[in-house]
Amino acid sequence: MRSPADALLYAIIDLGYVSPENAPGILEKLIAGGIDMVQLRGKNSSIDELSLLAEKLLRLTTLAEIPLIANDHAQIAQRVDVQGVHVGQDDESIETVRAQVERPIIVGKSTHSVEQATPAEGEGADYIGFGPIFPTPTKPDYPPIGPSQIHEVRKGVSIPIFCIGGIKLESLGQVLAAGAKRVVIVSGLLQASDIVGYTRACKKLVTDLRL
Ligand code: TZP
Ligand code: MG
Repeated sequence: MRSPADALLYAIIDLGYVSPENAPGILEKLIAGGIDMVQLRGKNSSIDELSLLAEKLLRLTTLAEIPLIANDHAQIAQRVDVQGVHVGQDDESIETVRAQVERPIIVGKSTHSVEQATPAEGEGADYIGFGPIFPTPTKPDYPPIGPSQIHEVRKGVSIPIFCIGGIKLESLGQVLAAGAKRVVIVSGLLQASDIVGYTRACKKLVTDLRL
């Protein structure tokens, strides 16, 4: 099973873009394209719905030996053997999440500034999301940080940093040139007309161009 430290391209099955019925088929394409990690995010779905879908997705990620991370809810990790939970600034603390799940899990945290990134490592996060780098309809209410902060965050944080937010194949080179080593791409991958090809192209860039 891959760990966040071994991951360069992290995808999110976001139910704002993908229906639960189509999610397994899309995940198969993302896996064929070479994603290293995947999260299930459904802001308007119940824990029951998310747990049911997580079970289906877990069959595919287990075969591919990549971690499946549940967004927001430790309860999903109590019910399904996902490898991790991802929390935001307004969610439960990392400690609370770990206390609710009996097995060791990966816990990631969203950070939106350099000031939030350093404490997340101190709180025990296994990785952080850092963004939005660019404006994005996937997380519309957050002001973009801009690529110039990537070098700053790398100075203060030693756990894996996944840059996120508005990153597309066309802007990926710019994000990597600004110092990103790992990225999360959501709508870019999910809305591609050729998901496998687009994912492969992103994976190749992030593998070849990172500094
Ligand atoms: N957190 C910061 S930006 C973002 C999240 C979940 C959304 C990223 O989505 P996209 O579609 O790749 O811009
Ligand atoms: Mg959250």
